[in-house]
Amino acid sequence: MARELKYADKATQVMLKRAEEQQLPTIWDRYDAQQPQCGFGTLGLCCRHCSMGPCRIDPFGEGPKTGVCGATADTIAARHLIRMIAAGGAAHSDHGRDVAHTLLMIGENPDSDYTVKDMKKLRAFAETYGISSEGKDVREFAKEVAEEVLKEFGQQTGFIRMTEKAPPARVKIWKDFGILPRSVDREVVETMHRTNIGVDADYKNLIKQGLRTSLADGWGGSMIGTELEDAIFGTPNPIASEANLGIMKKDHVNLIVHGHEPTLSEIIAVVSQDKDLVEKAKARGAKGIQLGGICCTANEIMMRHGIPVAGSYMQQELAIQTGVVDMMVVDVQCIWPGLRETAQCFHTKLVTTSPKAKMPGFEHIEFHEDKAVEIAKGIIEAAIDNFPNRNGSQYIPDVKEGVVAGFSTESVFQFLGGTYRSTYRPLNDAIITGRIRGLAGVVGCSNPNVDFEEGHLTVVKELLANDVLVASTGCNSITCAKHGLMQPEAAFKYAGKGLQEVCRAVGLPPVLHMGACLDNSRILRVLTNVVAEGGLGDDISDLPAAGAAPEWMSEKAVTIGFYFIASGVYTVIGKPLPMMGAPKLYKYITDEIEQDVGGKWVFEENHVEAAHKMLRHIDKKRKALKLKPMMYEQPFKPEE
Ligand code: SF4
Ligand code: MSK
Repeated sequence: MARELKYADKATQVMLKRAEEQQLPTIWDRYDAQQPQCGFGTLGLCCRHCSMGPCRIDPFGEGPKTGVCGATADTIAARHLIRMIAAGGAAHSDHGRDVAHTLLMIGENPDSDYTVKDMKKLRAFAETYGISSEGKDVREFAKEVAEEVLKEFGQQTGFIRMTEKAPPARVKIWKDFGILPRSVDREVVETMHRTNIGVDADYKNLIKQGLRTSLADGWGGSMIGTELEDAIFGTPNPIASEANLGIMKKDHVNLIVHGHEPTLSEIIAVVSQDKDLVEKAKARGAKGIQLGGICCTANEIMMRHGIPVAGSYMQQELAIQTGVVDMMVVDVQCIWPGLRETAQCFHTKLVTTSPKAKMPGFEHIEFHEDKAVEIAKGIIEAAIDNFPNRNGSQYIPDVKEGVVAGFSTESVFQFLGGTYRSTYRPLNDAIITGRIRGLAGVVGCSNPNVDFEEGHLTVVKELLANDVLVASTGCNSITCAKHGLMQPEAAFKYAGKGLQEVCRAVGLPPVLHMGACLDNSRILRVLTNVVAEGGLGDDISDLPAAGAAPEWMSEKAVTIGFYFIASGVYTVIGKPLPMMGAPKLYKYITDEIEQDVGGKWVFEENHVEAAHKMLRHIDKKRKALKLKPMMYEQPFKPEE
């Protein structure tokens, strides 16, 4: 079906049109084929947790108001929602656990292809666990830290130590409300237990456990993953790169890495320019090897190596449809099994590498970290061997954009304060004096259920115009990169005068690329550092700050949203969570929950209004903090 994308980048528009002309399958077709989607599922009113069901609640007519067991709409929707939290948190946190295993291997295997690149970061991380590096060699130290972290994933009592990095006032809220997470595994398992037939039926009690599970991810599994990736692969620093399908080269072997875990792609990034491999590519008729990324694996290797991004989540099959992708190698998460159908029309080799993610029609080359270089080289060689097999039409849209990526919690710190005085003071002062109105995290996926990129771009541009500094992760980062919002010059085009002045003074883009979706933990740390710097309240919930995921799709996004809310952040999404048929639950998570944790959900499908809601919240917090009026006039003036 012909579909017009009004907001998407030009490369996507052109490729989608070609796909329609050539009758190539796309995610948009598969989405259309599913219409109309199940109304009960959309409203969160179906349950198949036992075989007395499946049950569904009739929200409007004379049909049943409870399931066979008597579960109400609120119970059913709350159970489903927190299972989503458990699933999303499990994905991120299992990624974090894998990174801890890599650290353990560094400690145990003297021939490991990995090393600790940022000892300072590992030392700082280890301190949280009461481990000192004194008198230990790197391997001994790495092993001790990894063992302690891995133990924590499954501990039965106590609490996740990284939670202590939050502002003390926030930790107190978690303790008093009873949601300080004990461990990743314990919270996920307990969530699955409570949502069984005949266990927890109290929607508030269910959400409380959901909040605790989300925190186990945000301040646990995800944060551990980010910290340890920085320690092993290096803490990112601002780095120039490019984004969009135009980064691929017709006369090169194009190897695309896709997924989330960077352990393999890091090695591929390092060895892909190996002299022997480049010579081999030349012998096969190519001029060299071009590496590119899709989804969050792309974010990971762009922010550490400057490897360009080929596209975001919605562009994975469009990349293959260029006809020049010699191999797409995937790890875990956000990979469509439907890629097989597209790849069958071209010569592209699809390769899975994780035993956790095999897909029909994909070749499987299992990745083992103890043979990382050997396996990475084998994968690149297979991509080279496939170069002469190009068969279909080849077309690379000449569309790409420059980007400055790689802002970590630490590098924002240095940028703002300068090399000699690393501090968040200039940022806090800019907010206090009214140059910057506030801070926003705009993150997350894209989804065929909205006009691709409309949500991300509208929300981000509206915030910038109103002097809000934006931190971005995941596929929002890729959208912002493709549309030129992640260059320092973008401030002059899109930002209000106050934000422009700040960006000019320190050389920052107005939208900061802070990494993959795992790295939302970096945004939590930035907010914590702003609180610690002083003058803006005692807790994250005091800050003039808000979050958004305008085009969310994954269960991981639900977990992220909940851990931001549990951390005190006002969080706006476009399409509502699947629970609109549960009135009491809706009232709780969009209103009353603020009394418990300081943050709440907001659903707003009009993206301009979504940004305005964030601005109203930011202004409310500015008023409560008695901050100065804004220095310059801004387009959005909330009604009094
Ligand atoms: Fe139906 Fe209750 Fe079983 Fe769910 S748990 S399927 S609502 S009987
Ligand atoms: S890749 S989880 S579509 S952000 Fe992280 Fe993008 Fe969402 Fe996947």
